[in-house]
Amino acid sequence: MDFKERMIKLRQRHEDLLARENKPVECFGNGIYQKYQFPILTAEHTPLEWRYDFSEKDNPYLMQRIMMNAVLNAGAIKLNGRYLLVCRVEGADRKSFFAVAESPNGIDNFRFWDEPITMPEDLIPATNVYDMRLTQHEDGWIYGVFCAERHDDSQPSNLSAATATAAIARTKDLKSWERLPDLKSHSQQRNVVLHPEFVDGKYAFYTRPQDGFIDTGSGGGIGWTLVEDITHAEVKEEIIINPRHYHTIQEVKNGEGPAPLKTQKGWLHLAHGVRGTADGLRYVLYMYMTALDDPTRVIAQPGGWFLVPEGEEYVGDVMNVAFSNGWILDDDGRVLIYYATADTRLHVAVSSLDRLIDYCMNTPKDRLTTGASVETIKQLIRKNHGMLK
Ligand code: M1P
Repeated sequence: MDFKERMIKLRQRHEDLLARENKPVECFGNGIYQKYQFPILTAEHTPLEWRYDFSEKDNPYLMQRIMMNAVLNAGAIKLNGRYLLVCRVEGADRKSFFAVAESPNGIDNFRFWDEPITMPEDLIPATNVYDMRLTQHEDGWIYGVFCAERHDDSQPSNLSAATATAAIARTKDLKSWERLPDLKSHSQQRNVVLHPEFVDGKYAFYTRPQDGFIDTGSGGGIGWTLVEDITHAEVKEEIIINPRHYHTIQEVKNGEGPAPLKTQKGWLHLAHGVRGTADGLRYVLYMYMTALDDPTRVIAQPGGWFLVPEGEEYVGDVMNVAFSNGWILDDDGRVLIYYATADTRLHVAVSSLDRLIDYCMNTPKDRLTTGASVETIKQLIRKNHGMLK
C-alpha cells in the first residue's frame, strides 16, 4: 500500500471512530443513570494532525511522530447551544494539556478543536496541568480551576517530590484565557472548584487541603474557603464541609467533582471518594447535597458509591478509578455526567435533575457500621412486605 493509500485509510478509520453513534447500554441498570456503550473520547480520538507528519518526504513510513496516551478528566459546559469539554489530554511523554472537544448532542460525535489550549503560565511555570473544573460564575466570567504540578525543589534529591497547587484562569469563549495567580494556601491543594455564586459578596472555593502530593494526611476532606479578590486568591480560613470517614468509600481521601448544580432542593454535588485495598486505591463517585441558604451545610448524602468502573472500565493506566470533574445540566433537565475510567478514557452517563435529587434525598445514608447497614436493609424489606405502617 503506498503512502497516499495508507493516509486515506487512516483518515477513514479515524472518521469512522469520530462519527460512531453511541447508544445506551442495554441493561435494566440502577434507574439512577444510564451508561453508554462506548467511551466518548480516547487517545485515538485526538486529531491525526496532532500525531502524524503528513509529508511523504519527511515521514515516508507514515509514523506517529507524537503519540497520545489518554483523554480523561474533562470540565464541561454548554455554551451557545454547544456541548463543550475541556479535556485533560495526556501525551506519551506524560505531560497533560487542555484541549476542547465539541459535540452536537453531548453524547457522541465529539471532535477536538484544531489546536490544544495555550494556557498562559503563572509566575513559576508548571511542569504539568490537569483536571479543570469549569464554573460559569455570576460575575460573567467562565473560570477554569485546575491543578498545577511542579517539582518540590525543597527535596532536590527526590525526583518524585512534587507540589500540587490550584491554578485559576478565566475566559469568555474557551479560546483565549487570562491566567490569574494560583490560589495561595498553606497546604497543597488539588480538586479545587469555584462555587458559581457569590457567598456573602465573596468568591467561594471548594478545596482539598493535603499534606503531600498524594497523601491528604491531616487534610480532612472537602474544604471551603471564601476569597474577596479572585485576582489574588488566598486561603485564609478553611473549614471541612464533607469529611473523610473510617470504613467508608471516602476513608483515604475525597474531592469535589464539577461545580455543584443549583436545584430547588439544594446544591447538588458530585465528588470522588478513595479507599485503600490490597490492590491499591479505589476511586469511586458519590453525591451529596448542601443547603441553598448555606452551601457548607450537608443536607443529604446517600450511603456508598454512586458510580464505579465496571467491566472494561476497570482496565487502564491506573486501575480501579472512576473520576469526574464535569457535568452539564441540559435545558430539558437531563444531566450529562462526564466521567473518566482508569485515568485512560472518557465516558458519559445520563440522568436527570429529578432523578439525582430523588437519589440524594431518598437513598439511605451510610450509618457507619455493619449492624446499622443490616437494620437499614431490614427496614426496606419490611416496607416492601407492607409491614411498616
Ligand atoms: O489517579 C486517580 C486520580 O488521582 C488524583 O486525584 P486525587 O487528588 O483525589 O488523588 C488526580 O491526579 C486525578 O487526576 C486522577 O484521576
